Amino acid sequence: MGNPPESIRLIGKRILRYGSITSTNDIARDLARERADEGTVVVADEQTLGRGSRGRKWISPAGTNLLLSVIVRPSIPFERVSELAFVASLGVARFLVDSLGLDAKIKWPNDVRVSGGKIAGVLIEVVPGRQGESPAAVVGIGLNVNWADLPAEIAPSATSVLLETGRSTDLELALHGLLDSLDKAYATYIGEGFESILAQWKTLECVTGTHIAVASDEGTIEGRVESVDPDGALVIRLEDGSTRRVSAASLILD
Ligand code: BT5
Repeated sequence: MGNPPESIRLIGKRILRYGSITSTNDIARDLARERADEGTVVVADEQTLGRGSRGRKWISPAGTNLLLSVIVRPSIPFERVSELAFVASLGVARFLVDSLGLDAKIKWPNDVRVSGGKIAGVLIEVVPGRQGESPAAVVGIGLNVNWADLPAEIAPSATSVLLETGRSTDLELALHGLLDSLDKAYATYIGEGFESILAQWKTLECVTGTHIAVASDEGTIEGRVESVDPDGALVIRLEDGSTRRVSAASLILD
């Protein structure tokens, strides 16, 4: 009997490394515009303008955590790009659970948490295609790895692998483990569709049944999370008994 075929990895088949840059999403967007291959990954030691969604900042001291962006080119319409946040958060959470033994949970739509603290964030940005080309998406991921002294502004709500395990982790090993996990999730998405991703995602999510306040286009929607719809939207039951849907796209895409 021959050896099983080596798995063909898409995410991370090309890894570009940088020292200090503005944001891995900036570099990845430029590369995507220049038609970089799907699966190209940009990694940085430090970001001078690391960003979250809606103008928020992502902070991370140099050489301490994982800061990366992945270029993908799924053949999906623009309205479905937010599905990638589920793919990415599933990939991050599975890596933390399977490789590091952490009890990671996903907070809809794009946060990964351990013991209630945010350990990773995902930011999706779309790069429009030129005429006749489908758009690319840049999936930016920040994962707190060897960070011990979190600054006061995020300390109450954030955590890191080091704080959770008491051990420092080799960043290179963590990068490869994370890319493997993302590759698996993306292959499931392309091969089996969003339904399959959402089913796995739901086994790790932590918002259903909780009370939540979400800023939406119509103002803050507050209530108890009833369920997550098949398209990834959150169904919230308001105090007056009615329900409202909040789409993930409204929160994670600028
Ligand atoms: C996110 O935004 O969670 C998406 C973060 C994506 C960061 C990556 S790093 C690589 C790539 N390049 C970039 O420039 N960005 C991506 P959001 O849900 O908006 O959360 C942002 C909020 O999280 C901030 O307002 C802070 O309160 C908090 N925060 C900032 N840095 C953090 C950190 N390292 N760990 C935990 N929380 C943090």
